[in-house]
Amino acid sequence: MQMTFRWYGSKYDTVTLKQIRQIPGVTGVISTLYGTAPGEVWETADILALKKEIEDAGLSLAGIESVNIHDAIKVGTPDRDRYIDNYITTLERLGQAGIHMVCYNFMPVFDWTRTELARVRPDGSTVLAYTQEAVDALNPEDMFASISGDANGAILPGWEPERMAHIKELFEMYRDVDDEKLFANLKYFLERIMPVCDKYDINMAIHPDDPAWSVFGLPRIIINKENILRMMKMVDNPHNGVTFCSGSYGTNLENDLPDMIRSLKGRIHFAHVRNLKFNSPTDFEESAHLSSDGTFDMYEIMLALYDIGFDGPIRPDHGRMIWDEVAMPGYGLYDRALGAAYLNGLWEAIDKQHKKEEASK
Ligand code: CS2
Ligand code: MN
Repeated sequence: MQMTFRWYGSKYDTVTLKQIRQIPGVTGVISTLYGTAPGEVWETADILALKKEIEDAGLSLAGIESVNIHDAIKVGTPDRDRYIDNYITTLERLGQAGIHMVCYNFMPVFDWTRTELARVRPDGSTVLAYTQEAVDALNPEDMFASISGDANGAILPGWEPERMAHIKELFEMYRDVDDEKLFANLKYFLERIMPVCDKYDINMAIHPDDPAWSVFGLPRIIINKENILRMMKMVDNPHNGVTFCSGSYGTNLENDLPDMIRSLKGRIHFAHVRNLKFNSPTDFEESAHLSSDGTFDMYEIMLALYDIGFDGPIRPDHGRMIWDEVAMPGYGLYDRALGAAYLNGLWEAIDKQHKKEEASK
């Protein structure tokens, strides 16, 4: 595996490449052209400039998170082919620039949904949190208004004000889209992009829906083992793979994370590893990465990745806000750096143990 760190670009991120370079064991950056809108073709010059900036800082551009999918593709409107053509052109340009991993998601309307962006924990840190009660009590517009005030001035991915201004139309677009239709639209999209992925060896890594169930009545399909295996089978190409995000699949306590990882051998192209602490099955918060701070056994998650021979980029995911840092919620420097160091520590221990066992055989 390659330990990486998500970075939104010098125009948008409070974290610098120099800081990332100083996190022990982090050698790669996962980035995006954050200023582009879903459906737009990415300019080669912008891709190369991003890559150069990262390489000049002594790091590698290990993949893109995300090239977002236009709602026309997810809904399957008559103009979807135009947007898929644009997507293919972007992939082609990324491939030509030597980028081989692209993360995306297929969530209708929103990216991840949290009901609080700064819940205060007993140690004074703040974290992103979710309660089903709050979602049930709010409509999406109210929720956007209530959380945007806590975003520390940042634009949250998937919650861009321009999109939220059209939220009613967006919901209207999805009126007739159920899970089956969404699956069919995903299949159509994947079948069209696979040739360019084959040509440039681009691993597509779908990010799970977060939380892993329907919110506000919208369909959600990338939520559990059964659905993800269905997706792997429906377009059975190794370039059709997943981002294994423990914090997103883990929102549903019925998901057995190490078992899911093992069942996806060869198809996990990117890993997001973080912990959650459940206060009840419908109330969770994004704790520190350490097993003892949350609900998941992080050792077992890393062991499963090790056992399947995972060799792609991995990154700590959302972190707490600590040490008075002011940053995009979930994406500060300090707690994610602690997360990276911790995950590297687990990996080193697993690797050494494994080699010792092999040597003594
Ligand atoms: C999130 C998402 O869990 C996560 O990593 O922050 O915004 C994620 O980047 C997208 O869903 C991937 O397309
Ligand atoms: Mn994630």
